[in-house]
Amino acid sequence: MQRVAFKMKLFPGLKEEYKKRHDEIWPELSALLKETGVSDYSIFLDEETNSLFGVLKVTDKANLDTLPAQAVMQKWWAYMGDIMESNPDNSPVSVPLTEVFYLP
Ligand code: RM4
Repeated sequence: MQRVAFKMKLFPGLKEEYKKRHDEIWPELSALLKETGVSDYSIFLDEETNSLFGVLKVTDKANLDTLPAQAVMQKWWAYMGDIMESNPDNSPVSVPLTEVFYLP
C-alpha cells in the first residue's frame, strides 16, 4: 500500500457546495476509485487559502495514472470544474505534496 497526498484549489465561498457534492459522490465514481485500488481517501479544506488537501492510500501509485482516461472520472471533473481550479482538460489543478513525517 502506498500513500499519496496532493493539493487542489477551491474557488472562494464554495465550501458548502464542494462538501455537498462529495457527500453525494456518485456511486460509480466511488466504485471506480475502489477498483483502482484507492482507499482511505480524505479531502481537507484550508479555509484561509481555499487549498484542498487530498490524501489517500492506493495499492500502487501507477494505478492513479489510469483514472484520467475513465469516462466517469472525466464526467466528474467536468462537473466540478465550475467550483475549483481546473486544467483545460477539466482535470483539477493538482500539486503533489512531499511526505516529511509519518506515524504508522
Ligand atoms: C475532487 C477531485 C478529485 C477527485 C475527488 C473525488 O473534487 O475531482 O480529482 O478524486 O473529487
